[in-house]
Parts: sequence; structure tokens; C-alpha cells
Amino acid sequence: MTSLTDKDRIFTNLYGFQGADLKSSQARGDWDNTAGLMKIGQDEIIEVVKASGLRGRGGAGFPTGMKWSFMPKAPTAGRPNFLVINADESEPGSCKDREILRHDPHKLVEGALIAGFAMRARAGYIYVRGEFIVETEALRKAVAEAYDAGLLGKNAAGSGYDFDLFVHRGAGAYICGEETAMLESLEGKKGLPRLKPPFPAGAGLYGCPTTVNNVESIAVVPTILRRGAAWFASFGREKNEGTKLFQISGHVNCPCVVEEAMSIPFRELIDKHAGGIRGGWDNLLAVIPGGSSVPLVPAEQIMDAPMDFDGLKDLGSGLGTAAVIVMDKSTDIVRAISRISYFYKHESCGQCTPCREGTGWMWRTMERLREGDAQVSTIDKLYDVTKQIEGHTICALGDAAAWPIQGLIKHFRPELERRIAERQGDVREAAE
Ligand code: L3W
Ligand code: SF4
Repeated sequence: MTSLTDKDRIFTNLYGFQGADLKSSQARGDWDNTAGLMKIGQDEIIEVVKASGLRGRGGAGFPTGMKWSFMPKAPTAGRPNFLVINADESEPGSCKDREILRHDPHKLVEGALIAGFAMRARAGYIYVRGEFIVETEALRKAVAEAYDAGLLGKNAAGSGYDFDLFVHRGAGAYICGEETAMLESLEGKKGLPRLKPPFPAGAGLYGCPTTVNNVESIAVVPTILRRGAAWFASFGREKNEGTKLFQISGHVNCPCVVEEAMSIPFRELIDKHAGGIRGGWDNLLAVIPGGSSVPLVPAEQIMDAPMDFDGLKDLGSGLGTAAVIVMDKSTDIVRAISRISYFYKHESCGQCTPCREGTGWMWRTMERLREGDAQVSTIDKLYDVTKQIEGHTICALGDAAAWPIQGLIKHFRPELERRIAERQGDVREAAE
């Protein structure tokens, strides 16, 4: 595996040590001969993105080049193609896209032009999380600068291609990060997820062909074109290529967002960038490796795991957004997962019954288990309900609510049973 050096990093202003303005961004290499990059042609750009191995950075890991290739090659005036960029970063633990918006927005704006061109879109929309006020301002400034410099709009960047880019701030609902809820919201309606299929590539914004991509997925594209698909694919391993922004939070000595090579082993990632585990490696309890939607992994299983899509899938979890939440032995693990359950109950849009009713029931049951106020059979019933919800809802929020509980039961069942036994012992003692 190729290790990543400072000169390999795509996001060279991740920490905001330099300006985010156009001039500073150009000094870092952004907007350098963009028209020349586009000259290779629309289909060729898609081929380069495919060859780079880039998979969606928003959680699902769908191959980006393949997604672009679903878009019609000859859109009509009545049914244009659209690009929508998902900047509604709301997954608990995720905090990478906001750093791009704040400190490196021109990478995203340039990427939007190139991606829009490749998929024959004349307009792109960036949907920004409602709470991201500073980030929205930074992005709007970058878009305005790009228009003023002729990099967007008519004959964008001298490419001969007309492309407009709009920034839309949401109103602060997690569900609007789900791609079809986002499209509804952009259309001015309530953010209720749509049934898929049809996928947005077939019927998306205003019923037109649409590609929805995460901020990071689009922002890396100009660098992939400049340095080449082989360069990007040299990091990580087969089917898990590239560099990735990891967001390390929780019980580490130095929480951080860092760009690293995909597939870096967990222990190396934490030691190299986060100063190790608080209290030492023996103090590690468990890790949620990809944002709150993926199941936790116990300490002993994750140590040497490659931090990528397949490595974490093999452990029954997932890379998600690569939001790595580290929990040491001081964590009340049942309480932590119960709190996550509350989040999903709160954010459910209420449209489908298993999710609307199930998320509330699961949270209430988790609270009872936290207190030990349950029977051992309650654990099995809870697991059974998570299985009834998983795969039976309109969008992935139902799965996301079920998976963390499944992970808890799988790996920490003795802790749940201990609480029940302890509580039953207390009750017996009080009665005697
Ligand atoms: C055309 C097909 N397009 C799939 C497209 C689809 C979408 C992408 C992935 O959820 C996950 C979720 C969160 N023809 C297609 C097709 N597509 N088949 O590919 O689709 P899908 O359904 O696998 O995923 P999704 O619905 O986009 C995303 C998880 O990510 N997550 C992260 C959440 C992140 C945030 C945030 O703050 N950024 O909310 C973490 O685990 O739970 O499972 O574009 O259209 N045949
Ligand atoms: Fe709404 Fe939940 Fe159904 Fe998704 S799974 S559509 S959030 S009710």
C-alpha cells in the first residue's frame, strides 16, 4: 500500500492556514487550465473518474464514474440534466465536508464545473446543511468570485461550456441529506424521501435526470484529472482506492480531520494522527468507524482492520462517511447507543410505519435496557424488531436506526444481560 505524504494531499488547506479566496486557491493549483482538463471530452472525463476507482464519499460508496455514466448523453431542453451536490452533512460524527466548504471551497466549485460538463448538466445546485452559516457564506463567496472571474456562467473558464452553480441552504433536517428528500426540498416541498427506483439518474430534480454526489466526491475530481487516475488509484487497495478524509472524534488524545490513504489500518490511523487512545490502547472499548449509522466494532476486532469499504464490511460494519467515533472503557455503551436511537427517532420523517413507530419503540426499549428494567427476552424481541425494520422502509434511515442496535446486541449482549440481572437482584433485595 502506498503511504500518503504531505505532497500527495488533495486538500492542502484543510485547516485553513491559508486563504480560501480565489487568488489563494489558484496559488494552490486550483483552476489551473481547467478548460484544458475539460478538452479531453465528456465521456473521457467519466472514464478517468471510473479508472481512478473513486467511490462516493457520502456514505454508500457507489462508484462515482458509473453513477455519472447513467446520465443521458443527449439531454433535451425540456428535460435537462442536473448536478446536485450534497453538502447537508448531518451524520453524527461527520465533519469533513464543512472543512472543505470553509477552507477549500474552490476545489468544490471547480469540481462542480468539470462534473457538470462531463454529465452534460448546465446547472448545479449545492444543498448546504441549514446550520452551516459560516460555510454557506464561504461557499457563496467562492461561487461569486468564480462568476466574477468568468469561471462559471457563459463559456465557463474559457471552456466554451455554459454552466451555472447555485447555493441553497437547507432548514436543518437530517433527512434532507437523503438524496431524494434533498430533491423534494430543493423543489420547495417537505423533505420526504421518494421510493427508489426510479433513481435520480432516471427521474430526479423536477423529474429530470439528476446526479447527487457528496461534497468530497466532487471536490477531488479536479486533482484526479490533473494527477491522473493511476495516481489516485495507487492509494488504498483494489475496489477501495484513493485518499479519504477521516474524521476522528471521541476518546483519542487529539481529535482531528485528516486526509489519509484509504485502507490505512485503524491503529496506524489513530497513532499517526490522533495521538493514540486516551489512557492507552488497553483502554479502548469499541469504535463506530463510519458515522452513527454503522454498527460498532469491539476493540479487539478493529485494531488491524483496513479502514475502507470492504475491510469494515467484513467486520459487519461500514466505512460510511469515515467518521471514526472512538470510545474508551469509561463509555456507558448502552447509553451511547440509546442516544443514537433517540437521534433517529427524532429525525424520522414519519412517512413509513416501520420507521415512524419502530424508531420510537426501539429508543424506549433501549432506555429500559439501559436501566436493566427488562427481561432477557426483551433483548431478542428488540433484535427481532430491528430485523423487521431493516430493508422494509422507504429510505435508509430505517436501516441506520436498526444497525447500531444490532451491533450492540451482537457484541455487548453480556452487558445488557448484566444490567437486567443487577436490576432484578436489586428488586428482589428491596422486596425481602
Ligand atoms: C442508478 C442504480 N443509481 C444506487 C445510486 C443512488 C445513490 C447512490 C447510493 O444512502 C448511505 C446510507 C446512510 N441506478 C443505483 C443508483 N444508485 N443504485 O447510488 O445509493 P444507496 O441507496 O446505496 O445509498 P443512499 O441512499 O445514498 C447513503 C449512510 O450512507 N451513511 C451516511 C450518511 C451521511 C450523511 C452525511 O451527513 N453526509 O447523512 C453512513 O453510513 O445511512 O446507508 O446516489 O441513487 N441501480
Ligand atoms: Fe421517513 Fe423513516 Fe421512512 Fe425514511 S425510513 S422515509 S425517514 S419514515
